[in-house]
Amino acid sequence: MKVQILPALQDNYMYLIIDEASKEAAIVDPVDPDAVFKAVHENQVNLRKVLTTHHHWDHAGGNENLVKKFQHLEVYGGDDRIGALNRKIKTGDSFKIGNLIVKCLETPCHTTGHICYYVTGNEDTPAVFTGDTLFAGGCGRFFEGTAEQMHNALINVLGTLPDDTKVYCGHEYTESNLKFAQHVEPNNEAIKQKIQWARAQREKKLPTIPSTISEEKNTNPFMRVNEPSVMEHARQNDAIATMAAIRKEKDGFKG
Ligand code: GBP
Ligand code: ZN
Repeated sequence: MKVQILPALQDNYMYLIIDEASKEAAIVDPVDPDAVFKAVHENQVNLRKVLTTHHHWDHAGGNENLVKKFQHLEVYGGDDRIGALNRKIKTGDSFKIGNLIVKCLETPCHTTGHICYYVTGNEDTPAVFTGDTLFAGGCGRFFEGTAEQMHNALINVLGTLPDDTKVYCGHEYTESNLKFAQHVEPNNEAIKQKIQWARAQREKKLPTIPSTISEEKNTNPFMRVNEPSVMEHARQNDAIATMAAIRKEKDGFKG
């Protein structure tokens, strides 16, 4: 499996997923159809599928124009508000990109119909495309859901994927997320080191993506709501109340 990272707008990412054996490809959140068109031709692949994480315009806003450029595209998603949707999916559904297997995971909270896509291939390290549910070092705002739902998404769904799963998220927010993470856990060494690394990447204009599930378990306060250090910071004694408290704090946090 090859994943090409395509930056879009201010800080969004689109991802071109390629099964190298069959040259079949899918695109995640193609908000900028022209850039997708260019990447598809440069890679000489057959674009067959669109994987939409959620209906927000900076993720789904390119779908209608993309289906005009490429015929017979299958457009996947979990929300009727997604443009050009023709494959409505739910948890447990799966489909293929050539030889790769894509498993759909419902993670409602940022939006009600949010889907993460878990992709595996024969000899490959697995990958998960997390949209605005899980970011490197953070999570999406709770626009249409609750702390209990985000806890379920991060701890029970994404948190039970293999530790080495590569995490491809919807935005480049890593530096600002890790500033908040450090505020929550000032003594966390993994956060300190990742801040240095993220800063160096961004100075070189390189992405901080992909992360991995294990890196997130070590640095992301929203995946660490069961850790005593995070609970103490939030002055709570259960994981869901901790999730609610740190999300509320981050909503008003100025680096
Ligand atoms: C930052 O730079 O770290 N504070 C952010 C940027 C996702 S985009 C602004 C922001 O709030 N971004 C959203 C988010 O969830 N951030 C996580 C956080 O702040 O911790 N969006 O574009 C956002 O989802 C959108 C589009 C929102 C349509 C609502 C509608 Br309707
Ligand atoms: Zn969003």
